[in-house]
This record gives sequence, structure tokens and C-alpha cells, in this order.
Amino acid sequence: MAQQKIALITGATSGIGRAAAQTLAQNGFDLIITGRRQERLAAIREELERDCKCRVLPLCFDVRQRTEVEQAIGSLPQDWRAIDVLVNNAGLAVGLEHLHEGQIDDWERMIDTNIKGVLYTTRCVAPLMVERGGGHIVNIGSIAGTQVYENGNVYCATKHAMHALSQGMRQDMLKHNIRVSEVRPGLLETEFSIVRFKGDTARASRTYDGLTPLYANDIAEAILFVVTRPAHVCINDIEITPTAQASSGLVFRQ
Ligand code: NDP
Ligand code: 8X3
Repeated sequence: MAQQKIALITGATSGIGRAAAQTLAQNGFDLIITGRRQERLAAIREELERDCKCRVLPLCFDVRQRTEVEQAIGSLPQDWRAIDVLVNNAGLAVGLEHLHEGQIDDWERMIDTNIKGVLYTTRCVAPLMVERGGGHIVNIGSIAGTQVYENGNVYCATKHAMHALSQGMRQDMLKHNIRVSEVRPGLLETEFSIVRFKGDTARASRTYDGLTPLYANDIAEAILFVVTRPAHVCINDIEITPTAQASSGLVFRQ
């Protein structure tokens, strides 16, 4: 029997990553799920192994910590090293202020997670794909990767970096038969705004007042589509917004 494909998803404890884990598990993938919240990883593993009959390996690490990333991925058992799909999803926005009033610690968290975390993870996983002669990297960018909105300054800059890195990866991986795709959502209701507003759930929920946002499953379905195209097809870039959003700064609220 052919071995199931293996997908490694960063930030699988919540939101898009968690939904992608479930969707890929339901569609025949074995999964390496990562995040910092150990209990959530354990619960998701149990649920997916029970409901989807797939194999799930949890790896608990902080993508900002280079040695943690290297140790976690370096410690993968041989039969988990054949990673077919890497979903670089772990990421966050923290704060929403004019630049001259911004919190420098918030900027560091976003830059370290959204840029350096992606680089550390990709630097560990891509060589395994090169060794095997193929693979697929799916980067979760954002409409904030091509547009900028007031107060979004540093978050938008990190997602612009993700957009540039996606294109750079595609060029560098070309001769290694590694596809690189970017999926770029707009307004989407997950724990994202709760994190951005540092636990202020009332403020977080106002982000979605008067409109139907995207939900994590909408993006999980797009990820599934991207990774199940025939081998000669690479979906380079998909931008997805709610119907009520025309651009970063233009939403229609009832
Ligand atoms: P959630 O907050 O629901 O999920 C974020 C995930 O990232 C969690 O699993 C979290 O896991 C993980 N994560 C965050 N920081 C770290 C870290 N330092 N190390 C390891 N894992 C980390 O948000 P979303 O699902 O919405 O966000 C996922 C991606 O989608 C992000 O890259 C975000 O920028 C992007 N995005 C989100 C949009 C939105 O409006 N929601 C729109 C466009 C793009 P844990 O806390 O357990 O470590
Ligand atoms: C998150 C989308 O535009 O709300 O990446 O910042 S946005």
C-alpha cells in the first residue's frame, strides 16, 4: 500500500492551522502538528487519530526560537522526515497603533514570528524536500501582504515580507521540483483579533461587527485544493476575502 502523504502545519492549535489539520487529515494526509500549547496539540492528535484514522505527530515549539525549531524538526523519526507539504501558518498581529505610538515589543513579536519563524522552519524542512526531489510549501500570507492599512504598519510589513519570500522560495526551489504557493486571506474570524488586542475579546469581536467574515474552514478548503492539484500544476497565489470586503480598508457593514 502506498504511504500516506505527510503534511507539517505550523500553528495547528487554533484557527486556520487547526482547520487545515482537520481537512488534510480527512483527505488522507498524516500530520505533524506544531504550536506552543502542548495540551491543545495532544487533544487535536487524539481527535484526529480517532476520527480520521491518520497518524499524527505533535511537535511543541516556539517558531521564534531557532534552536527549538532545529531541535524539533531535527528530532523527527526517519518515517516522519518524508514531508510532502509544509504549511507555514503560525503567525500573529499584535497591537493596532500609529507607528509613532507603537509598542516595540509588539513589533519584535510580529517580526520574529511572521518572518524569522517562517525562515527557521523552512530552512529545516526544505532540505528534506530537496533530498527527496520534491515537495510543496504553502505560505499563509494575507491581503496585508500586498496592501497596507492605517495602524497596520508592522503587521503589513511582515506579510509583505511573506509575499516576497513566497516568490523568492518559488525561484530558489524551482529546479528541485518544490512547489511554493501562497494563500492570502482577508478578514477572518479566529483567535487572531483576540491576540491582536491582547485578550480584549469585546474589542476583538467588534472587528467583525455587521459583516460575515471568512472562517478558518474557508481557508482550509483552499489549502486542500492547492495541495491536491496534479504534479504539473502550481497555484502560486490565492487572495480570498469575505464578500463584504473589497480591499484592506474597504468593508461593507450592514
Ligand atoms: P490564530 O491566533 O487562531 O492561530 C495562530 C496560530 O499560530 C496558533 O496555532 C498559534 O499557536 C500559532 N503561533 C503563534 N505564535 C507562535 C509561535 N511563536 N510559535 C509557534 N506557533 C505560534 O490565528 P489565525 O488562524 O487567524 O492565523 C494563522 C495565520 O493566518 C497567521 O499567519 C495570520 O497572520 C494569517 N492570517 C490571518 C487572518 C485573520 O484575519 N485571522 C487574515 C490573513 C492572514 P500557539 O499559540 O499554540 O503557539
Ligand atoms: C489579517 C488580515 O487585513 O485584518 O492578515 O490585517 S487584516
